[in-house]
Amino acid sequence: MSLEDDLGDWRRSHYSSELQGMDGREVTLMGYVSSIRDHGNILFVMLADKDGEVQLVFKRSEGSEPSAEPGAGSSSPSPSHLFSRARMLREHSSIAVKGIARSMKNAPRGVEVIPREMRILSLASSAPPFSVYSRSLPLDPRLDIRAVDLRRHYLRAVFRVRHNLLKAIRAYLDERGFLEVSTPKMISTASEGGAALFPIFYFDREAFLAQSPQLYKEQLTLAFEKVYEIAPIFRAEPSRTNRHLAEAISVDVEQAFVDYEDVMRTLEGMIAHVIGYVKERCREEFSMLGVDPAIPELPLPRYRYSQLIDMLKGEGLRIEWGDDFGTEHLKALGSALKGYYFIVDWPASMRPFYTKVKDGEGRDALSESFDLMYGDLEVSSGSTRINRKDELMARLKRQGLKPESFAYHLTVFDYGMPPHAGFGLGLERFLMTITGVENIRDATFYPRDIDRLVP
Ligand code: AMO
Repeated sequence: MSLEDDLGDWRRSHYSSELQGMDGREVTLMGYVSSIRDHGNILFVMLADKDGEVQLVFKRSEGSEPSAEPGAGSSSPSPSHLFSRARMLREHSSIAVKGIARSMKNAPRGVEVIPREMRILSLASSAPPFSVYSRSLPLDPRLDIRAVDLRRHYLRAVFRVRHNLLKAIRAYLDERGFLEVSTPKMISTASEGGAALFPIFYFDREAFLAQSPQLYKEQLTLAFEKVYEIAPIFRAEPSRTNRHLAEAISVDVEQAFVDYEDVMRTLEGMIAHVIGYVKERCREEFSMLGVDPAIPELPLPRYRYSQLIDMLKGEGLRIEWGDDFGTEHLKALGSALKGYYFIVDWPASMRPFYTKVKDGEGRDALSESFDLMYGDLEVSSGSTRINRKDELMARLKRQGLKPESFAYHLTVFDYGMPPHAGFGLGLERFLMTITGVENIRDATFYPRDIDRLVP
């Protein structure tokens, strides 16, 4: 006879979060076994559901298990039978219990449940190499069974914060009249010069996975003025760092009739709003994570690129105007500049072709562009865009790109492309800054990197 039962007609009556004030009432709970403490004649089983945990107390001498409907699995009226079945449980098994709620000061949320009947819905056949209560563990064994890893309380807190973060971002942008859009992820040409593309077969042609929605979000300002997209971006990043993924989620924002100063204000306002929102909504999660994110004071500090080059040179680091910040430079910036800050006015030669040139010419030209940093971590970048066709064509050529490949995009500029500006914010990196997660792989459900394509 199988040890396992069917769900049958049982349905949950309460989540673990809904048991306060239920003293003496019968409840039906469902979830998985997060821990077991065996004291001989008494067994404490922690049942975890999506909201938290509740303690089940099985006593050899207590409880009953009236007969179940046919096909619903094994059960017996005897208390000792219920107790002996409870002893078969292993951590992670999925179960359902009907029982009586009882106030208990020392139990989580002050309530425990004395089961009367139990259905073992899925008995775990192997024990994972980690406990759901552990915080930091080696990554690879966890990622191999990521769905189970995500049962860890630490990660569940991270992803509940992520959920609220997304809600707050959408609310902030919706309130300001931005339209949520979706753009193709299979594309014919690159939009971000520096980042490598993933080639794919597109019927009989070569195509690529989108590095960003850049050109489409710009085009959509023509009709909608204010747009945003929250979607994956694909970067063939050969690097193994704690901040790069091959597939990340980007919050892309684009607006007509504004410049980079305006969108920096939108971005910093969004950062402050979102942190305020999640702080309020995710108190339990932050206490589990052991962090208390601060709402940044606005406006955020703004440093010119050239100012930071001088600062780094002053510290004796080797870097020249026109170089990108390498690991050691970022480290130095991170120890000097805490929290969120902007780096503005990057050399035009360092930014993608669609970036508007601010002033200067040739190698010395500056662009109307910014990066939002958090210490040494780049969280977002953005700019005013070029909205004139001839200028865009000239910049494409200057960066060694073929205007013909962008014909589909350039043609839109014949129809009154408004001045526009925008930014892309890396969702996982933003989540790292709020939760204190140190490896970006733990800020996404199923990380993709150079070494990992499964699960
Ligand atoms: P950029 O290439 O700087 O700009 O990307 C914007 C933001 O996306 C995040 N990001 C990444 N996160 C994890 N892994 C990666 N490999 C990765 N690459 C980028 C970062 C980064 O700041 N089109 C422009 C944005 C714009 O100007 O609107 C763009 O893609 O947080």
